[in-house]
Amino acid sequence: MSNAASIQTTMMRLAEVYGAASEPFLEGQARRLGEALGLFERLYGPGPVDVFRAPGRVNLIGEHTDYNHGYVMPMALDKDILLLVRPREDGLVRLQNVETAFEARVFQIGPDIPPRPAGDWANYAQGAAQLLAREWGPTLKGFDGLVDGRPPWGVPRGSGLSSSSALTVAVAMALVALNRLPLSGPRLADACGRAEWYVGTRGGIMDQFISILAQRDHALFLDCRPRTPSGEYYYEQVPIPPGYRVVVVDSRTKHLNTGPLFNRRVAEGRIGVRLLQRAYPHITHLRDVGDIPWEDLEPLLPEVITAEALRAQGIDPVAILEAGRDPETDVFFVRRRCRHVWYENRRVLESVRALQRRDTATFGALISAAHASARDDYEISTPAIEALVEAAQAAPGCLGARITGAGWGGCIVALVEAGAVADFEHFVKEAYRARTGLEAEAFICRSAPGAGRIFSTTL
Ligand code: NG1
Repeated sequence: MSNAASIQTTMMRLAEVYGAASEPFLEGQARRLGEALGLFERLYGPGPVDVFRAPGRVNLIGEHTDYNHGYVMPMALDKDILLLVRPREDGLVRLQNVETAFEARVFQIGPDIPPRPAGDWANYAQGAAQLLAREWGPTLKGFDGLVDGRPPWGVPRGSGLSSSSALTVAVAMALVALNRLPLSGPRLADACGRAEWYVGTRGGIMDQFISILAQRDHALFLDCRPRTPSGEYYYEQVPIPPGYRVVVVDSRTKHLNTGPLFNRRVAEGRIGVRLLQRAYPHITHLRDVGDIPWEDLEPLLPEVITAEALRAQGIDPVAILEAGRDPETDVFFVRRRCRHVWYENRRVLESVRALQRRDTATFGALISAAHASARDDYEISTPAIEALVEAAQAAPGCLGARITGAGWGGCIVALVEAGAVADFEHFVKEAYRARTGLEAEAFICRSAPGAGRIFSTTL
């Protein structure tokens, strides 16, 4: 094929993958792919290569509900991670990254891969490989791989947009494809959710589900309660009404040590369940009390309780926290955490109904209400995020805005009238700069389809 014809074919394929994206976007993606293929050849020599992509996500509503078996509604981004791979005959994974800050890594696939220090990028790949080895046999074949998550096409890191899950999903998909494992869709997403526990956070399944099951121009309503032990879930694609844009604004503040804070929140929900089980013995997760009026639940949940008081009631917070650190000085804010989850689940269900009838005003109000609850009850906001959310909620054309992702920094998400996006961006950035001295970065979330193999060629 001539060079011009092959560029044409690549552009057509990228248009298929990313949808009716603009010319400059597709040209940029083609350049990105060309550069990554060139680097792959320099690193690993000529031969076949498969390219997988996995998108990041923004969560529209339903924060910290997934691990409580509740409801979420994320949407995939057109920002993604590319993973270029060539199969190997042995069980080694050799990983390089186009960004030199991420050093090359090698590991042997197996059921007990020793984790690297916390924060090491290869842990996400190792988590995926270990889980597949445990559940599908230890003799999986590995690959030589190259990861490309560079800006502006990559998923921003540490911003609550799930770059880590995108990497986990891309590696899992590559291993599944190369080893021809019969694992796809929701079952693969469920496996990727568990794979990520390898890095030490007890997260839920939202990020991996949206990365795999996303559809263009749709958010995904997901019920995080498995319907069967083999990991089947209820989910539904929810269209984003035309005439509105989902805008993500990055505060450019990152909290790098959210693991303990995150796990603490998980524990507070579980303590709530243990206390509620006295009146409702059948429940296993906060989701199970969704039909009981909050007023009936509230008196059963203390506002604050110490580790000592819990132990006196036969509840061991260390066992609940799993990685419990210094429980002697721990206090747990049980009531307000459970209140957030209880109301947040309702807000997600109301949001789905609002979007189905294209009632964007109601959806916008629910988004802003979710923020207040995340700030006051779940306590995951920061002064910088408050500056950004307040600016966004006051900005022209904005129907609602909230923090998105785990919290303690990162991004906010806003629903904005399509015609007002430029004014919105300008207003928010100015107001944020005036209050914090920081530069925010905004982009429209053009939703992309879920992860998969997008390209195969021989170098
Ligand atoms: P992010 O924003 O990617 O850190 C985390 C969890 C989600 C969910 C949200 C809070 C992981 C991989 N992700 O997301 O499952 O619990 O926080 O809603 O743990």
